[in-house]
Amino acid sequence: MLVKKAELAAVAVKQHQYPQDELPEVAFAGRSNVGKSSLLNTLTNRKNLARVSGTPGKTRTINFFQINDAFRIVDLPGYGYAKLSKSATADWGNMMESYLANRENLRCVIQLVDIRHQPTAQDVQMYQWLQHYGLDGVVVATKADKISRNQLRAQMNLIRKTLGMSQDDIVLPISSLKKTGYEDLWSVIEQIISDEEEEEIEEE
Ligand SMILES: Nc1nc2c(ncn2[C@@H]2O[C@H](COP(=O)(O)OP(=O)(O)O)[C@@H](O)[C@H]2O)c(=O)[nH]1
Ligand SMILES: [Mg+2]
Repeated sequence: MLVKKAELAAVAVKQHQYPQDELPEVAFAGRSNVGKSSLLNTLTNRKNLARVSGTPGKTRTINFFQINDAFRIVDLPGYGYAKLSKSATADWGNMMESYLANRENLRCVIQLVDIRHQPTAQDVQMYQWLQHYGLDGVVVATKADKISRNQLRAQMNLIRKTLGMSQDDIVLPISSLKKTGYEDLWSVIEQIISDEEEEEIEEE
């Protein structure tokens, strides 16, 4: 993917703040600190498009990044930040629910998990939520530079098994630090968006 243009199109908490057009969207979900912002910067080859944070739990908004004026990558608020109050956790749930359940632009949610660890109970819950909405099937295992080649296969299997993924579902190891694996994710994103164009042609 040649990214000619990448810009923050909207920052939203409520639905009326979402962009009001029909561009397709692919969203990123994952724990705070899993590497969502870093991956966005890697994909778009921009240093600071999405802010990278050493302090987890800060992004409490849905951020819409528009690419080449053709589609958007949507950075969903992270979960699993222990210090959140009950009301902040409820706000998070409502924000996610109204986006996942109602957003017609949304084609697929790419879930990020840390390649070093077994997915947490919250990761599993998130994945099941995506399955419920039919938005599942692509997982990125982040921080792939932190494990050896030997460990890779075992960790990939552990992720698949823990999340209950099926054979056709995709897990891609990516390192934003070493800039590896992201081309494969672009191929998947391009496929998701072009599938839709084909469907539209068939409908005509
Ligand atoms: N080693 C390594 N560190 C990473 C990678 N991606 C992100 N990080 C680090 O993980 C921390 C959280 O990253 P960030 O992108 O802000 O995560 P977010 O909260 O999911 O948006 C930062 O300190 C990043 O530098 C990676 O591929 N490799
Ligand atoms: Mg972030």
